[in-house]
Amino acid sequence: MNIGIVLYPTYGGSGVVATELGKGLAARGHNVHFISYARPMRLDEFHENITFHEVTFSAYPLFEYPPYDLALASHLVDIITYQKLDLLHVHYAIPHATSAYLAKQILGEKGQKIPVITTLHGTDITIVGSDPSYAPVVTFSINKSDGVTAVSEYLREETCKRFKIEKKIEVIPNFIDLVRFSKSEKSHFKKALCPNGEKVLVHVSNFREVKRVSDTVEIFHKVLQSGIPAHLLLVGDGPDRPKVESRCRELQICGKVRFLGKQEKIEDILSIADLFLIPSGSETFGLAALEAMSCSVPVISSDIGGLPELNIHGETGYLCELGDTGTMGDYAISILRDEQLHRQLSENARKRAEVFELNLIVDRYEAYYHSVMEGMQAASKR
Ligand code: GMT
Repeated sequence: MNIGIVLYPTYGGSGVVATELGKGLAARGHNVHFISYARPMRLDEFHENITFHEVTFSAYPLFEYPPYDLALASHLVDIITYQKLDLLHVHYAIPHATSAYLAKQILGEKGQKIPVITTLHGTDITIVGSDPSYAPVVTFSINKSDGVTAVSEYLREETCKRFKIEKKIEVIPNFIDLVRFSKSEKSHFKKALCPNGEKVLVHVSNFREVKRVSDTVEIFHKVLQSGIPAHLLLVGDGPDRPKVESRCRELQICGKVRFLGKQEKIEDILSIADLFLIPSGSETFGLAALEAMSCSVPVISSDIGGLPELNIHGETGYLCELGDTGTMGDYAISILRDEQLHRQLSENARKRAEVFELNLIVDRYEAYYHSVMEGMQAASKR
């Protein structure tokens, strides 16, 4: 098949999922066309079946905000026509599902047809999408997609609760490359960061408010107060970083907290981690937690959104009430103090990650593509 994938190119989870899915499909012989305003971060190697199309758009003095959604729709018309795409899969509803609908309508005028599948990822529904300035367009664009998937049961339910959805939404979860994300020998790295064998707690995010990075600092402070020698590695960057840094200064724990910034090889850092913290205020799936679990790292998370569908309380880590950093700290201490418990949770975390193995989930996307296309063919014959 010739498949177009529209995505955000940044470090965010939706871009990672879209890029890894495209790579997985290309490995199976499909021709994959990535479409975005910049090269996706995870698209770092040449592959004969993969083409990247950059959406360019011209500035004009009249435009305070150049209309990217229109430029994207125009590019889609061109790419669908000349690359003879069989299917368009857009990731993150805003504005991708809307641009796809517009392109489809333009092509329809010329008698061309293209199935459009929209994958909902998170804030396109829970935060940005629900904003009244976008909600009617999001509802319309979801309903006009030929197929819709959501990354968790939670997101499916939330979408139906918040919008008037006429479509059946298929749940296809995030996935993981178990080979890349597996614990590897990094003792030199661990020695450099923790010369005295201190425990390592890790958090990875884009440091937006919703990630509650400050909570990870409170949890870590509690661990230090218990007398456990430890370091906290904070990976990523974003708007909340100054606030988090100033909290570390107030608590006088700066020497124990390392801000590593944006990193490519997350699996190397996870390989030396004893515990992963994800106390988010909203998380539709929690790809960062899956990456940690795949590297055999137990997870302490909040019990919101799609996290309970991934992190199993008492088995792969612990789930706590949102903002309850005290209980999260207590669980962290008990895991770090009890070697046997830590080993058991680590083993279970890896086993749980295996359920989300890349090929199993790519199979599900492929099957879904076929069912949407067959449904459309059958409908056009009626
Ligand atoms: O919604 C976001 O924050 C953006 C989105 C992204 O593009 O990074 O993240 C969401 O999609 C990921 C991949 O499906 C999920 O694993 C994340 O849980 C989800 N983030 C949130 O819901 C906050």
